[in-house]
Formats: sequence, C-alpha cells, structure tokens
Amino acid sequence: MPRPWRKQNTNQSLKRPLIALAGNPNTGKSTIFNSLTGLRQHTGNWTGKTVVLAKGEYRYRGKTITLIDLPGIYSLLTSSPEEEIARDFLCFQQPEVTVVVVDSTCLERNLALFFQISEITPSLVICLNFIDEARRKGIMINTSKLEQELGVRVVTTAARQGIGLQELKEAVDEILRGAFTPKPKKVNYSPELEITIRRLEAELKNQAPPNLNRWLVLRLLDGDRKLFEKLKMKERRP
Ligand SMILES: Nc1nc2c(ncn2[C@@H]2O[C@H](COP(=O)(O)OP(=O)(O)O)[C@@H](O)[C@H]2O)c(=O)[nH]1
Ligand SMILES: [Mg+2]
Repeated sequence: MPRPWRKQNTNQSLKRPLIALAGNPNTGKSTIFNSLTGLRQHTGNWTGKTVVLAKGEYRYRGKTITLIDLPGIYSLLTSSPEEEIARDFLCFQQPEVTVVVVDSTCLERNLALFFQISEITPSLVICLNFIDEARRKGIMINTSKLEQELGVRVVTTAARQGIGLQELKEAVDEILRGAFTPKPKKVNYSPELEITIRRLEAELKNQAPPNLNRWLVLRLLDGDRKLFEKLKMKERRP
C-alpha cells in the first residue's frame, strides 16, 4: 500500500522541521495551508477528497518548514481512512509541532480533538480560526485564559482574510527555537486506569519504539490489534 505520508529519507528533508495542520473538517486547514505555502489546493470536504496528504513548504526566520495538511477528522478513535491517516501521521511521523485548527464558533466540539491529540504529542499550538465569524456572532473568546487552562499557545486567525497567520508562524517558531515549551493539560482518568497506564508504559519502555505515547498505551489497553501490528512493524524496521 502506498504511504504518501512517510518521510523521505534524505538528509535535506530530515533537517527540516515538520509541522502538521490537524482539526475537524471545514475549520480552514487548507486555507491556512495554501496561504502559508502558496500552493493551490482545492478547498472543500466531500468524502475522501483530502485523504491524500498535501505537503508544502514555507520559510520563516531563515528556516524552511515542511507543512502537512492532514485530512479533517472529528476524533482519533474511530477508524475511517481519514482518521487513520491523521492518527498514523501524528503517531509515527512525529511532527515537531502540530497546529490544531479550531472553528472559533464551536469551540467545545473542536477542543475534544485537541485533548485526544495532546495524548499523542505535547508539541501543540491552537489556531482559533473563523475569528471573524465568531465576532460577527458576538462570541468573545478569552485567549489568555484559554492558554492558561490548556497549557499551549492560542492564536486567533481569520485565514480567508489572511489575518493572524504571521502570529501563527511565530507561535510555531517559538516551539522550534525552544522559546516556549507547551505543557498541555492532561486528561485524568480514574486512579485504576492511571495506574494501569503507568504499569504498561513501564513494561513497554524497553520493547516499544521510542514513539510510544500515552494515546498508544490507551489503545493497546483497548485491544486495538491493528495498531499493535503497526507498532510491531515499526520495531522491525532498521
Ligand atoms: N469567514 C471565514 N471563512 C473561512 C476562514 N477560513 C476558511 N474559511 C472558509 O471556510 C471554508 C472551508 O475552509 P477549508 O480551508 O477548506 O477547511 P478545511 O476543511 O479545514 O481544509 C472555505 O470556504 C474557506 O474559504 C475564516 O477564518 N473565516
Ligand atoms: Mg481541507
């Protein structure tokens, strides 16, 4: 099966920071991708349309950044092809930073995905897009409070109008140059589950590939066989 998301094994591409755009469908990911990379990618979200990952580049503060437009997803827990591609990309390609693009007019539903992704990687920026629509609807968002609560940078954008994209690039770069270390708020499960997670993490430490994360441990506890097989494949790879 072709895997368009696998990193090319060239020194050139390995040195470049890899940034992923993740989020629900229709939150403006492709609009942001197109603005930052200058590539023309069709926007629209009929089924299957964005399953092949779009990859582009932008330059910021002397760095060339590789940007990936992940397919729109609502959750990491079901197994539609889109969700599997996005999940596998985040788990196995380990982008340096993932930007979770959120529709500011329905924050609650969109943030559910943020919490799932934060179990895969802490290296996150939240992009509150559609801020123009939110304002039009009289929705006010206290971004500094949200930053405190969630432990990551929150940037507001109106991507169609090109507003806030400079700030978004800066928020990503702050992480890349070590000026800010995101510490996303952890989801706390029941004490029993937390103990089991820790035990499994400790047991797998010496066997599992280095990209083992809390989310994978939870899926293994769930008995996700397919994911288990993928992990074994990763282990065998030199
Ligand atoms: N009003 C407004 N429209 C936006 C904004 N960002 C994207 N759009 C529009 O929303 C629609 C969906 O955007 P798209 O980039 O395809 O979303 P994706 O599914 O996340 O890739 C398109 O018609 C965009 O022009 C924004 O910040 N404000
Ligand atoms: Mg899109």
